Amino acid sequence: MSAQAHNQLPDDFFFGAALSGPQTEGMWQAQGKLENLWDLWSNQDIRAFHNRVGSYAGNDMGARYEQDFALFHDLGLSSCRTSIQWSRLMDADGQLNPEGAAFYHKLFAAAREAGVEVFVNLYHFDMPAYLFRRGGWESREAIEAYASYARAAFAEFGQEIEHWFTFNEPIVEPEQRYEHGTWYPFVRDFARARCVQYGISLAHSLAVGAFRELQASGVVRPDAKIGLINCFAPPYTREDPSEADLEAVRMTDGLCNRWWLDLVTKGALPADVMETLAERGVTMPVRPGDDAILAQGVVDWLGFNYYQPRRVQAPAQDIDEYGNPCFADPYVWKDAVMNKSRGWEIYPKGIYDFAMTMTRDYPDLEWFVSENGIGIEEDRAARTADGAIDDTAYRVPFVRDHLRWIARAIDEGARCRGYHYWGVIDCWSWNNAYKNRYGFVEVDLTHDYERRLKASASWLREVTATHVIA
Ligand code: BGP
Repeated sequence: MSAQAHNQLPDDFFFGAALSGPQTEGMWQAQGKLENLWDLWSNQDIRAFHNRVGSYAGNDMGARYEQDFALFHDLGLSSCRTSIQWSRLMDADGQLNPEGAAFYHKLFAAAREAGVEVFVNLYHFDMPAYLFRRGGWESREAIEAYASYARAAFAEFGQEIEHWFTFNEPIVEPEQRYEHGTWYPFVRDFARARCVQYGISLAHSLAVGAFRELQASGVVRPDAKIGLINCFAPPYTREDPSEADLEAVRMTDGLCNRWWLDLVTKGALPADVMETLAERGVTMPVRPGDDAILAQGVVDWLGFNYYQPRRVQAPAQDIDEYGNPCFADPYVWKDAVMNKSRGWEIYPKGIYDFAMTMTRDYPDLEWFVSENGIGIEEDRAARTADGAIDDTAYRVPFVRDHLRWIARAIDEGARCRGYHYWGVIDCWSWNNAYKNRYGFVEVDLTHDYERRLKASASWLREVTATHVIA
C-alpha cells in the first residue's frame, strides 16, 4: 500500500508556515515583556541549551517580520500560524500591556499587507514565570489567569483575526515537565502530570467559552473560528500484539489523543481513561462545576501536528522507580527509518492513519496539518558553491511523502483543509536551540540572522502554485 498515485491536492487546499512567538520573536526583555518559563530556565542554567543559546533571541522575527511575511508570500504560503506570548501581551497584574498589544497589531497588519493570514495560537509552552511560581497549571489561579488573558486577546484582536487556537500540543507540558522530567521543573510524577493535563483542559474550555460569548456580542468577528492544536501521534504496537500490548495502545491513545479529541468534540474527558486512572489511584482535582466548564470546550476545527508515530508495547513493570503507574513501554520497530539528528522516526503513513481515524470517529470535524517538518543537523554542511544550502535530498522527499499521504486521505474522504510546514524559516528549537534546522529558508547566525533561500524552496514554490506534489 502506498500513496504514490496520489499527487494532487484540492484547489482550495491551503499551504502555510507554522511558528511560535517564543521561538521567533526575540526581544525577550523589550516592550514590558515578562519572564516566561523559557527565560527562567535559560537564566537559571544556560548550559541546558545547545551551544548555550537560550530563549533570548528567537530568530529575530520580531524585528524582521515584514521581510519574513514577504518571503512566505513569495513561497506561495497564504497563512502563517504563530502565537501571542502571554508574557508580552499581559502585565503581572493581569492587565493588557499596551506595548505588547501594539507589537501584535503591527505584526498582524504587516502579514495582511503581505497577503498572508495569521492564525493565532494563545499558548506554546510559555507560561509567565510568576504564574508558574504560584503553581502553574496545577493552580486555579493560573487557569483563571489564562482565561482572562484569552478574553483580553479576543477583545483586542477580535476584529482582526479569523482563526484562533487555545493551545499548541497541550500533551507536551504534562509529559515533558511533569512526567518524564526532561524540561524544567524536571518532575517525574505521573499523577501530577495528569493534574496539569486536567488544568490545561479547564483552561482551554474557559477560553472557548469566552470566545463564544464575545462572538455572540459582536466583539469577535462572526466568521472567526476557534480550535485546538495537538500532536495526535497515532499509536502502534507489535504486529502480533498480546492483550497487554493492545491495552498499552488503548491507554496511550486515550491519554495523548482521545483525551483531547473527546474534549473538543463532546466537551468531556474519555470515561474509559478516567476509570482506568482512578483504578490505579490517579484522581483529578475535580471541583463542583468543572463538568460545565469542560462542556464549553467544543471547538470548530482542529490542528494536527505530525512528526512521528508513537510505538508502544505492554509495560515491563507495573510501577516505575519513582512509584508511578506504568501503562506502556516504548516499542522499537525493526523497520523504523530515523531522522538521526532529532531521534524521531520518519513514518509518513502515520498522517494518513490519523486522517482515517478522524474520518471514521469524528466525521464532522474539519482539521489541517498544523505542523510537519524535518530538522537536520548537517543542513549547513550541504552548502554549495553558490552559497545556498542544497537540502533537496532530504527535505523534499520528507514533505513530498507526507503530502502524498494527505492527498490520499483526502481522496478517501478526510476533511483535511491545509498544511503548515514547521519552521519554514529556521528558528529556535527549545533545548536544541539552533542545532537542527527545519527551514526552507536559512537563518545565518553568523551574519545577523540574515535569511537565505535553500534549494528546496523552489520545489515548495512549485507545489504551492500547482497543488501537484511533484
Ligand atoms: C513541536 C513544537 C514546535 C517545534 C517542533 C519541532 O512539538 O510544537 O514548537 O519545536 O515540535 O521540535 P524541535 O524544535 O524540538 O525539534
